[in-house]
Amino acid sequence: MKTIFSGIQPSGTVTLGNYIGALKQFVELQNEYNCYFCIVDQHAITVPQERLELRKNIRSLAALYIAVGIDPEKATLFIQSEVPAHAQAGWMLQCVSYIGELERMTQFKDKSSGKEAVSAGLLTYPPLMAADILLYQTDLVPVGEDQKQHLELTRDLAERFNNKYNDIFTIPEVRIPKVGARIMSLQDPTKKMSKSDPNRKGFISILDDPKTIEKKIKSSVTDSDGIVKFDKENKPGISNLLSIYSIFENKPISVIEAHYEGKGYGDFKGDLAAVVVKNLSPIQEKYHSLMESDELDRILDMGAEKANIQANKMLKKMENAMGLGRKRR
Ligand code: ATP
Ligand code: LTN
Repeated sequence: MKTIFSGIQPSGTVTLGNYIGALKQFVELQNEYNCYFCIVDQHAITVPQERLELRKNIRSLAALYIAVGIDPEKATLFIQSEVPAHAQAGWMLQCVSYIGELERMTQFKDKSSGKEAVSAGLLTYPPLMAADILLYQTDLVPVGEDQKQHLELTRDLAERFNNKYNDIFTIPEVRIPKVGARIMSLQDPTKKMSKSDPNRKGFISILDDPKTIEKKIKSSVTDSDGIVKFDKENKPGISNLLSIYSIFENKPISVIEAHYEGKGYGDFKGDLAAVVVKNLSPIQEKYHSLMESDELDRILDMGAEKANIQANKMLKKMENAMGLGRKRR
């Protein structure tokens, strides 16, 4: 069975973008692959986090993984900081990375631009992500479009390590969904929807209540020509909403366009809000019951135990390949 690894940062509440671009794929793939799904808290601290808020977000993300349909009996669900091999392997891979290639990462440029105090961790984030992936002999990494560049770097680092030290890493492939790989902000449809956007109106959180969802969709930025038609270039706002509709209702965009011919954005937005609410409400119900149970801790303990065993094996191979410490078998 082939292996999948993917991670989400507990840097806020999961958005519709994270759900469509990442989580939804995870659920579809868990039956065919040996899956590791990670709550990457060490990635989240590359930008300032409030400690209690971070704790809350970690737990909430764990519950959301389960609520969307990840089966902890099939997939391994764990918290990155509870598997120390990630940080250890991340350090080794930092030493294989070049500053120049890290500075070229768009996520680094986006998150550091205009900021005075930029953490060194923000720059060295991709080798930690590479460690996450490479520790598990991962074949496939399902992510949204924004992570493509980090995946290319991961492959480069793995190849570099294999050539320079010892051929120990599997070179992972990226898997990006055909539709919904880049859900855009509701307030600025040229920017991706992001859970850490300070403007809360830009994203729909998977836990938003029906009224909030309706308000956010109704006040989303569109154009003024009033025609429900997919045209990413000229009508990015409405095209984004059409993609969301199409994914949730499992209908081709052309069918939705035909249905709204002659109708205005008001009707379309109202119906879309109902569609989103309908799809999110079972997830929300499951989430709330999980947050009140102890089941979550049991699942995370079990996940960390499994992940530690696997990751430590690879870590030893890496240390041996690089000549760290004393030789062990
Ligand atoms: P942050 O705002 O803290 O950077 P984020 O919302 O961008 O967070 P991540 O935790 O970095 O989310 O990403 C988790 C997964 O969700 C990744 O696979 C990423 O590619 C995917 N993803 C993030 N935003 C979107 C989006 N707007 N559309 C589709 N997929 C997305
Ligand atoms: N960098 C990713 C989160 C992430 C990840 C990973 C995704 C960290 N480690 C490993 C896939 C595999 C992000 O910012 N979305």
